[in-house]
This record gives sequence, structure tokens and C-alpha cells, in this order.
Amino acid sequence: MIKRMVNAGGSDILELEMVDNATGLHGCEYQEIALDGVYLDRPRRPRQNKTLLVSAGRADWLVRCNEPGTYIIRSIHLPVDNDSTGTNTRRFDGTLFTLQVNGPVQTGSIGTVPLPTRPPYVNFPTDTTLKTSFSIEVGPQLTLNRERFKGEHYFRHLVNVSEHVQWSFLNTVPTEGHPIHIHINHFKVVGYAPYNGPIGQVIDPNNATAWLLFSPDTTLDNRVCQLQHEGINKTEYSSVKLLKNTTLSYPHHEMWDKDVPGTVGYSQAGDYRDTIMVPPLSNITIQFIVDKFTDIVVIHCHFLKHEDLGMMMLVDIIDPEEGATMPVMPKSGDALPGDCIKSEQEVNEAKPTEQPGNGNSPGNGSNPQHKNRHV
Ligand SMILES: [Cu+2]
Repeated sequence: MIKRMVNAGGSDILELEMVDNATGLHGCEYQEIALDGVYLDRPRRPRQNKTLLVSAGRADWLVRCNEPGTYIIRSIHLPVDNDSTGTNTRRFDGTLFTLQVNGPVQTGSIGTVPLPTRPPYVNFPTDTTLKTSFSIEVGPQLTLNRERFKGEHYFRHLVNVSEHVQWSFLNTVPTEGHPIHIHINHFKVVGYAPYNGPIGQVIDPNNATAWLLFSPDTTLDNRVCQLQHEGINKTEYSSVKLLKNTTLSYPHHEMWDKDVPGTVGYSQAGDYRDTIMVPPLSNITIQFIVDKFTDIVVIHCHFLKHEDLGMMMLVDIIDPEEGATMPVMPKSGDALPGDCIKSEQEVNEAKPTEQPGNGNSPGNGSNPQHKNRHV
């Protein structure tokens, strides 16, 4: 049988497994065959026998039960899963539904059942020359790229139809994972890079701009990032230090592609998704080819409360022949996502604080070098 499941809740992640209600053991065989509506190449057993379903996530399972019985599909969280889902991330623990299996005992397995052909747009190489790159920085106080949503005409990036783009998801928050959703274009997961971006820390939970970014470089005495975000008064918070218990140690980030405990929150290389869990202090690389749709594209956290409070931003997709109608604002204050200090070049050139796109280029947010200027 096939089970198509969607997490239609807006606040909790699900970590799904199927067990025999009498024994608590995995009595049936179940394999993933599609994620976010896109078929995989072949059926595969979920890593650690669990499928992560973030808010708005979809997963199709192929299920085979050889023995009659009562089986439950439940969500269960283990402490070891915190690396890839976050300690403060909301989750549901408990049974979601029950399957009653009747009939004679059978033998056999799912094996290599052929799946429907994947759509052609999935099968592009990930090693071609890329035109543009862009970072989506998940920040404290429900920010994306260091700001909350500013309205329907405020674009943070611009891409052209048919472009092959590479984007990164960075999460500066040490305790919380966020399920980030990109409208219109699904994306291919390329991999998870070591995290060397800024570390975010809330100073006043009642003030949306009272948070600071710190350098990950533990050898520095003063780790406060030179580049912060619009609205912050660094002088006012000059005595704030990075909390001692903030750590960059997320050992499972290095094992994101292994079938070991603690990896339920990671996607696999080659998966084609439209919503992805961005773990605490993580760095995910994705690629896609921009499809024909032109207009405003929304990127947002799929925890609806986060989205409603402003964890959302806009990207403009244009036909190059028509050009853009609005400027692009890649920076927040003086800072690009991923940046902690000004580069020597920037200091020397004393650039203006904002450089709107000119309608034909994606603006500064597309500078592929900015992701390396963390410390
Ligand atoms: Cu969120």
C-alpha cells in the first residue's frame, strides 16, 4: 500500500516511524518513494527508520506488511535528534494513525519496485558553471537575512528565468531549527558544509532588533561581529558577551549523509525539495534552474507563527528581456547575510551602505564571495 502523508500543522515537526502496536518493533517494511511531491529514483528505507515531516512537508511511503496485526504510525523524538532539529524546536510525540492488517501471513519484500519517471527538470547536473548565488540566513528573533518582512515591494534578491543558481541556507541560531520553504521552484539538495557563519544571540526577547551576531572564531577576545543588522545599536549592547554555553559542536552535522543516530533532520544529497529543515548552526547548499514563472517569490519559515511575525522575504524572478521594475535590497543595514566583518576591500573602498540592483543584475546579494567572509 502507499501512504501519502502531509504535515498540515503549522507549529510542530513530526518524526515518523511505523511499529507493531503489540511489540513496539518495526513489523512492516516501509520505504520512502517521494518527498514534497517529487518521486525518488528508487524506494529507500528512511534513515534510522524515521521520516522527518516539517510543517508543510510531504512524504510518500510504500508499505508492505507480511503479517496481520495492528500497526501504528507515530512521531517519536530522541535526544540525539536535537543536533538536526534543534532543542527549542516544537515537535509532536504520539500516535497519528493506526493500520489494521488482515489476511494470511505472506512472504516477500518491497524490493526494487519501479517508480514513476522523475520529471525532467530534476535531472540537471550540479557541477555546471553557476551564474548567481545567494544566501538565506535564518536569524534570531524570527528574521531572514537579518530583517523581518518589510512589505510586498521589498526584494532581497533577483534572478532570471532559466538561470542555474546556487543558494545556501545558513542558520545562525544555536538552539532552533526552522523549516524554510521556497515558493514556485523546488530545489536540489547538494550537501551540508561545515558551519563557519555568525552565531546569533537574543538580548531582549521583547525587542525584535535586540539581538547580536558573534564571530565563530574562538581565538578572538571580542567576538562581536562588526557587521550586524539594521536597527541595532551596538554601542548600547557593547558589554554583551556570547553565552558560554553556546557551542559550535554539532557532531552530527559532519555525519549528515550517514545512516547513524541523530541524522533524521537532514535531507539527502540529490533530494528534490521545496521545504527543508535548516538545523541549528548549519550550512546547506542547494541548486535549481529557475523555471518560467516570473514575478514575486516568497521564502518563509513554515512554522506559521514565525511566518506571521515576519520570518519571510521576497525574491523577484524576471525575464531578462523585460527587466526588473523594483530595486533589490540585498543588505540589512551594512551587512550581507553570512557576513561578520567587513572585508579589507570594503573598508578601503568605503562603499555606500546600500546598492540597489540596476534591473539587469542581481545586486550584491549575488556576490559568490561573500559567503567566505565570516571572520
Ligand atoms: Cu521558524
